[in-house]
Amino acid sequence: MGEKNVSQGTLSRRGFLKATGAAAGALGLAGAAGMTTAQDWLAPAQAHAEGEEKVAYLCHQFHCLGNCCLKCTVRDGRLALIEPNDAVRKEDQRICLRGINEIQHVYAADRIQTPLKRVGERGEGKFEAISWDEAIETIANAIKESQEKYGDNSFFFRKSTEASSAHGFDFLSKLLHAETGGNWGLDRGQANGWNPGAGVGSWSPGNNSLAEWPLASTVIFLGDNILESGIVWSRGLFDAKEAGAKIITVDTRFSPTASKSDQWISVKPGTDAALIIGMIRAIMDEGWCDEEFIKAHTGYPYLIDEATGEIYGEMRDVTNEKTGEVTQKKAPYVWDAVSSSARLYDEEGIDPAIEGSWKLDGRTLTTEFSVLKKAYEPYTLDWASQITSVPSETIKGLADDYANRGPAFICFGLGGPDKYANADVLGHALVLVTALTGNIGKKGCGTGWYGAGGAFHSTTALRAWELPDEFKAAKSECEMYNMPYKDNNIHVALTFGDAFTLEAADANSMLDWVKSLDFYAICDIYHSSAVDYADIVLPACTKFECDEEITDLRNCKGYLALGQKCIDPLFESKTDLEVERLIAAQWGYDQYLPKSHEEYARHRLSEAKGNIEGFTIEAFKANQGVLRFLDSDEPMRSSCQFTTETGRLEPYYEKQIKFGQAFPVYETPNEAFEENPLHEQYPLVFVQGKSRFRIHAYYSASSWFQEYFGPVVNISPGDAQTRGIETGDEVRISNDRGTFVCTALVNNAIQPGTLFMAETTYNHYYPEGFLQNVTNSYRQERCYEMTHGPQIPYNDTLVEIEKA
Ligand SMILES: Nc1nc2c(c(=O)[nH]1)N[C@H]1C(S)=C(S)[C@@H](COP(=O)(O)OP(=O)(O)OC[C@H]3O[C@@H](n4cnc5c(=O)[nH]c(N)nc54)[C@H](O)[C@@H]3O)O[C@H]1N2
Ligand SMILES: Nc1nc2c(c(=O)[nH]1)N[C@H]1C(S)=C(S)[C@@H](COP(=O)(O)OP(=O)(O)OC[C@H]3O[C@@H](n4cnc5c(=O)[nH]c(N)nc54)[C@H](O)[C@@H]3O)O[C@H]1N2
Ligand SMILES: [Mo]
Repeated sequence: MGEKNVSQGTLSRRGFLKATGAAAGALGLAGAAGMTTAQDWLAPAQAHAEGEEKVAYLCHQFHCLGNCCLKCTVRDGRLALIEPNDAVRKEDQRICLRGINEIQHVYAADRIQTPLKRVGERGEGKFEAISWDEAIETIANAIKESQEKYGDNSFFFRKSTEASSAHGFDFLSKLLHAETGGNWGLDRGQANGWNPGAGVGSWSPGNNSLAEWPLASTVIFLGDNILESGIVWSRGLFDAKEAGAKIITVDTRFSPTASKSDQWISVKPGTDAALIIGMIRAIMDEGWCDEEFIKAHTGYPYLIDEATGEIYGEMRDVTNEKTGEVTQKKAPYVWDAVSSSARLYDEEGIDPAIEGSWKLDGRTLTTEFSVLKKAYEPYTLDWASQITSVPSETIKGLADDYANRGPAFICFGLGGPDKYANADVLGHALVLVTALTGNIGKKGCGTGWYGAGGAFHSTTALRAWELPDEFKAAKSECEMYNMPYKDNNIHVALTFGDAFTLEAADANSMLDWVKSLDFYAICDIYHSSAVDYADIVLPACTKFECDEEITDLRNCKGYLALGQKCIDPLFESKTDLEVERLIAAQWGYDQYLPKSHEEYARHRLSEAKGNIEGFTIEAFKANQGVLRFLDSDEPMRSSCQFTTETGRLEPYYEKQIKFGQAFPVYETPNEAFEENPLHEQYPLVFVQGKSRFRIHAYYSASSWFQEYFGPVVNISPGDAQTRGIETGDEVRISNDRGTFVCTALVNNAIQPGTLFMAETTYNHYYPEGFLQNVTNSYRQERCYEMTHGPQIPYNDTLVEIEKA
């Protein structure tokens, strides 16, 4: 912030727009206009000593899962100070570097200023400024033309998570019957494998789980780097540590979370399932199982027909309590040791055998547990050690800590091991190990992802905005990540945020497909990578800007928060709601949408009951925009009732016999393993993860962060030395999918044979290409039959690196 560039104190928004008009006309991007950027625009405090000041409260970004409640001081119409909202309890007051940095980021040079029309080739990034009217009409005409010619679902509409989850609406996909791109393909790899055994949704256990960490004896972070990816709940880690819990982090690199743990277990990329299978073997071999739990709460004693591998049971009518619908379900038998006979698993007064083999009605019956023991004979500790490169004794010690020290958590993340093609096998193995030890359903233990909603209270009582019945999104025929590879009917696309390059891997394939579309438009705040490929670009405003006093209404970890406007929309930007209204108006559909954020917020609160009963806009205004949920002090809940067919943990997946995965069978990653012939040419695994300096690509535009945390690849000293690479060198990373250039950082926290890079910065911050050019877009076939479909295996990527 150079003093010589300080601008006059009281430039009004209108005057400001005039002053920057020339630059806006040229590109519509802020860069060229000196007055528009934070460096030039932020004046030292004394320059504004007599300025006008107001305070506004809002909830910050959603997608770091932080949702921090902020207090913003606005001076002379500019954001001048950002602090935690002091109306929330002291222990809930928080802000991170990114929040403080918004003062610079909101006014960053990389903002889109005006609507733009492409004038060069797709990908070239050449634009001219146009009016909002022209931009909206062009978009509507392209959609209408395509829908008339090819049908409703020829229009693809997608909002990035930050654009949708933070604002709480997506009306256009329903109004225009759009294809929305089906399964997300993100963050549900382990959940795919966990769901059949423990119940859909239970991978993210709710209800104060984070507050339970201090009750645990052992907390294992399995590829979950919460000190960066969950900054605001990292407090749970330190509380647990102080209370005496042993903290163990399993990670390919010495991550920040590993550095604060009692033990770091360095595992080969994509092999965590083998680590858990090794633990399972140790627990069975050493007799560390919780037999009482196994009998009462798991399917391990269920009988299996040895000849078919099927569960031996009796079909039962089950009535759905809500719908009254009757379906048939298999009720398994167990072998009752009291009567020496097969009995239904839920009969009173029986004592199920955990192991054994019996003949009955011409069948040979055995238990799930016995089948597992036999199936896992080849999976010795030495085998697990060889696959994972973790010493056998360490794996055994981990199993000992988990099974015998007292209540234990396994906290998996949504990154790390989730982003390999074999993540479902890992999720399944986690059901097995949890079921053997009974580390679930009691206080101080559990398995799953403990971030976001699971870590704090939220509400589900906000009323939805109803559209007339005829407005429904098209039934999805193609996942977005499949669009370059699978036949589909998409001709026209509109995205809010850069879904194409942030969410999908293998950007060259994705962007070739985008280029082949008849028309593509994007509404974004910053100059994201996909902008260069759009025919029309619309400038969105940040959360700090609004054209009315109220912005959004949001779950903010224990509180509901009503966002207030800090400043007017900068440049010619508009709120997402206004943009959706403008587009809907082209069909006359704007009549169905809320006219303002205030109307929408009032509607959502209009049936406020349960933990938000009595919450009103006026009450929010009187309390600095935040109200604490009424049930926030409710005691922790834990239960051994699972939402599976039998209500117990069910480790054996009959439906996956056809995949050879009735019990988890170890499988290498799709690409990132040493025996892969591709490994000779591309010997390094390209591991990615979240960074505390960004939310995905967000904050790329902040020059403070750019200076220190731009696109940097971390490489181990050995791998760097053999390639003559030193810190600060420009390096080229390549594989058959593509190539990019960034800066190298030689770092002994990195495992030899791997690289680590924070995902993802917009393409124009790299000297050439960008990270997503090399990532793997493989789709695991069997996952089409799982709850969440194939997940994008970004980390399952082999590359080579050289000095550029
Ligand atoms: N600051 C910040 N926070 C965020 C986000 C953000 O963008 N920025 N995004 C949010 C979102 S959407 C998500 S999904 C979560 C994800 O949060 P996390 O689950 O913590 O995800 P990552 O940071 O991607 O990866 C975690 C760790 O996995 C390690 N890892 C990589 N491969 C393996 C492996 O094979 N085995 C093991 N054991 N470890 C491995 C990496 O080295 C990394 O340290 O973060 C959320 N929080
Ligand atoms: N290579 C690689 N890629 C990855 C990952 C990885 O580990 N490696 N991780 C993946 C994961 S876990 C996730 S969840 C995804 C996240 O990918 P996304 O869900 O797409 O990320 P978000 O940060 O939610 O959305 C960012 C986009 O929306 C824009 N935006 C932000 N706020 C608004 C708004 O209010 N209005 C509008 N119109 N636009 C807005 C931003 O400028 C940006 O273009 O990334 C995935 N991509
Ligand atoms: Mo994610």
